Amino acid sequence: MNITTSIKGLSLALLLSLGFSAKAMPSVITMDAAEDQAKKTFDLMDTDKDGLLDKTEVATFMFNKIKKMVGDKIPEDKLRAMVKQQVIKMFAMIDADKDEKISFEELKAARPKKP
Ligand SMILES: [Ca+2]
Ligand SMILES: [Ca+2]
Repeated sequence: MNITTSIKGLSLALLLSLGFSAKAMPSVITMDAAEDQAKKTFDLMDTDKDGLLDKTEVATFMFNKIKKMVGDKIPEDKLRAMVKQQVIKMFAMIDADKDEKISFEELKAARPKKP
């Protein structure tokens, strides 16, 4: 298994479940349904329930998912480093006010708008 591809695929899947694809979403799905899905994923990652996602929360979420996929094949420190890269990319894209936390409002604002 190519771990780099897996991690990229996973972070993409994560973004998709947060509503980051206007294209992939069938038009029958209302924006409400998409927002509902995004909120669920957001809440799942927000483990301390303060309504904000910090880098640790996002990284832990991704790390656990990938760990399940690859088991012990990849050393944990290598895995963590790779996840961290993806998280930094996500934050660069979403964290508009650069406070190192992602609010649901920021998430909504960062999502591509449907025409
Ligand atoms: Ca939090
Ligand atoms: Ca922020």
